[in-house]
Amino acid sequence: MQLPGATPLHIDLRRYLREHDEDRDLTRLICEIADASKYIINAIRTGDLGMAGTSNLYGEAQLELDVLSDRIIRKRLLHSGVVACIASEESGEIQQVDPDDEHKYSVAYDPLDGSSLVDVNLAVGTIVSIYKGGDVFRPVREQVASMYILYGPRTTLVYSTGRGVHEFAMNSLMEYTLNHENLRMTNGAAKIYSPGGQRNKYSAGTESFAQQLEAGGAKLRYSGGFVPDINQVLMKRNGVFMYPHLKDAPDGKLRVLYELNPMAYLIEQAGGAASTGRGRILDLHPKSIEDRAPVFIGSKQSVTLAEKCIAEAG
Ligand code: AFP
Repeated sequence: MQLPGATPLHIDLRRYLREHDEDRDLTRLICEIADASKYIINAIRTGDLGMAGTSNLYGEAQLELDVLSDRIIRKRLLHSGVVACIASEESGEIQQVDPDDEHKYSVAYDPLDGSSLVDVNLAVGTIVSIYKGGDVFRPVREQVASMYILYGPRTTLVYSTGRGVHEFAMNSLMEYTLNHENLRMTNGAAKIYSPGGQRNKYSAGTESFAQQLEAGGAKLRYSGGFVPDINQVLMKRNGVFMYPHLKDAPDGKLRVLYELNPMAYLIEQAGGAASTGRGRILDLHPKSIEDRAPVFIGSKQSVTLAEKCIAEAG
């Protein structure tokens, strides 16, 4: 037990994973990605932000930082020796490393989500989803771990291996030390909401949901970065993020494999909920890296309200 006034004991990520009896290979994998993030944060702070002259699968302009971040993580994953298959948002290809080894892990990741925000000096993040075995196209609920790293004023890492959600912060030695253990969402009315997509393209159900949130006193908090926006909902313990189905985009914007799967896993692990508006994200089974879905994610009460509005009005 810690004595009153004593300096808290700093527990680093590797030690925490070991002390909680996590699988040795999974510990290695999480720590490799944590190590990779140290190079990414350095590239964000000092890097050349010019265009690389290539575009990703979705035709979006690609910053050099995207390419660099992808390479940094991929190299670490390959070096780990515990990876069977790699899918990155920055590449159209699935890289089969050792697909028949059921003891290894498959990793789907977005190396630098919201990278266009670097130009305007807003927060960005890395998002990672981990499965056992050699296939990333598995039912979402079969994830064995997920994590994100938020590159904001501070760099933080949030992960779950199915035993709660824990936050680590990078210290001056670039080590991740425990900041919050077992983060839990509360279940009251949303205090904050992060609504993606243009409001005049919302369905009647989503519009009704937004109006009810506002009538209930929820404050608008939207940065345009999925990682910081989700992190805010999680750290405030209450609130909801949505990127709904739109009149001209029935599947919304966000990708199931790289964005929704890992965040749904984390938020459910923290006692929240994640829905397409018509069912749990964890019940999805992506078949392609291009799959997208609408998302309502955060406190249970708000997500249930979103589902009710959509069931009633579409
Ligand atoms: P980029 O990676 O293209 O910047 O997209 C970021 C993102 O996928 C996600 O991080 C945000 O939540 C969402 O898009 C923001 O989309 P809008 O710009 O349409 O609000």
